[in-house]
Amino acid sequence: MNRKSRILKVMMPLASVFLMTLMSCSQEIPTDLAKANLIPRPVSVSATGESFTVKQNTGIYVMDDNPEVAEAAAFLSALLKPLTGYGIEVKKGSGEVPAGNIVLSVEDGLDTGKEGYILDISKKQVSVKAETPAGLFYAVQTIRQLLPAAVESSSPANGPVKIATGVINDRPVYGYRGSMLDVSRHFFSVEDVKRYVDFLAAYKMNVLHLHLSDDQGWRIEIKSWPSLALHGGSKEVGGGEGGYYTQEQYTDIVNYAAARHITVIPEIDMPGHTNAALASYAELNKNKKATELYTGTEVGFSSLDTRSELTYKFIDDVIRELAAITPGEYLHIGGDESHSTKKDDYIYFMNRVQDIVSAYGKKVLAWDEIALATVKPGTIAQVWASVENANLAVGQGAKVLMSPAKKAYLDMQYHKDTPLGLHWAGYIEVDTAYIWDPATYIPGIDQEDIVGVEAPLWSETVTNIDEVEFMVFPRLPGYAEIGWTPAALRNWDEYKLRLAAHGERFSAAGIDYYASEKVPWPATK
Ligand code: TNX
Repeated sequence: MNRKSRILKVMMPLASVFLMTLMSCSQEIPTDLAKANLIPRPVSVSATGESFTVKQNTGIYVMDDNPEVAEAAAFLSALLKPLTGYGIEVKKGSGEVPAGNIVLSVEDGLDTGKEGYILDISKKQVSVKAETPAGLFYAVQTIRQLLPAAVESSSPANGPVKIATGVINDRPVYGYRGSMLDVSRHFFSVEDVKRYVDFLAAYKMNVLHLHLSDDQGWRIEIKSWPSLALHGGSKEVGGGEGGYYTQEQYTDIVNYAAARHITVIPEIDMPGHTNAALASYAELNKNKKATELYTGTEVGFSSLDTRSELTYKFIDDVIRELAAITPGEYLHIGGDESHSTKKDDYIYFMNRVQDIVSAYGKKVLAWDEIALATVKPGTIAQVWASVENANLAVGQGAKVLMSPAKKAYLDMQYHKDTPLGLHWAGYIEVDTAYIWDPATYIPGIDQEDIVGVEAPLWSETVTNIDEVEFMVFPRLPGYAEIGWTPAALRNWDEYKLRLAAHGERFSAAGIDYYASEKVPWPATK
């Protein structure tokens, strides 16, 4: 062996130790749970400064026979398998579980509420406890954010993974944390909607409101009125080909969402925003002539004939079919911007339609204008524009859902040069979207009056899933946090650092996000 190769022989192992140290440094082995960039911010985090290692033989133990618990475990296993390259197994456990495993159990009396959880991570074990499977699912989403960003991509295996130790005790402030997707102005495929559901699930949101009908398109198959979807769903804004969901496809979306503890609330917007229906059936029009399909973006020009009995037969059929395929408690009946409906007719209509919905065992959600009518028991008013309507609704004893357009509209441009979006309610930068509190937004309307928060994405300008992602990210995590985290724990200057750390997660997930200058993204973006 000459001198050169002797030196190499000595140096090689040294160099590889050096390289490995460098690599592990760049992976930043987490030991401080308090520094984890969790969104929504949990109610309490206490760190113990060590780490749990997910190894080749780590298993996920399910302590109950409840299939929903097994589902949460399977979700975690599916995240860990590609990340570690190990076949992380879900096992049925009972009694003592050996060290080195992840344990999921549903228990009563934890005082964590319907959606809260306690996540206790030690060197030896990850213990996840909740009173419900939903709580376990949210704990799994927290664990997901404690894992390296690569968990969001389908990138290949890279060995053991460490999780910082400590205890997280967490529960949401509001029971309704949602987003609306307008599939009427532009149609989105089942696959796109599922991706949207994935976004909501990652941030512990629990409602997907689907805006299924509007002037430009009817997007759900109604078997007793087939032309609604076939004709009324055939176009979209701009004149392109539209589309609709068969009832089977809708059920597929509902089930996919339910497996992620997300309830689908379908909306049939009426009596205005009904041109697609009026174009599909001549008899629904006052003059008995079908309208033309509409591919523009004006609002307020269409109305059902509120004094025709056929209109209520039509609505009865639609609600009956929709109620039958919707397991959630609520159906949304729209009621916004009915500028071509006389006020008396509007009131008569909204009162009758609420009764139809309750005849099919469902409760009503409607835009805030419903407060002009009688808000029947159980009906929720979705506040988007009018403080007066919000007060009228609460005055009638109703609860409200907060979606103020100036703060919560995902279709508003970030700033004047944003290529997509509208700005009638203003520009909504990422900080503007975050800095507000539903419980103080309207004086006199308090937390007890509010079921939660919803951020709607209207799709006049949004034509495909990449554009959806650009409008939704990075604002959506902020809405999720507003719905989940107590206002006293929320602060933009602290939040923006956590949000910045999520940039690499968005990238790993292939999300085309808007890299706002308000957020201190790491140098790579
Ligand atoms: C108002 S918000 C509407 C929608 C539009 C949206 C655009 C509401 C209840 N009605 O019809 O799509 O503005 O931002």
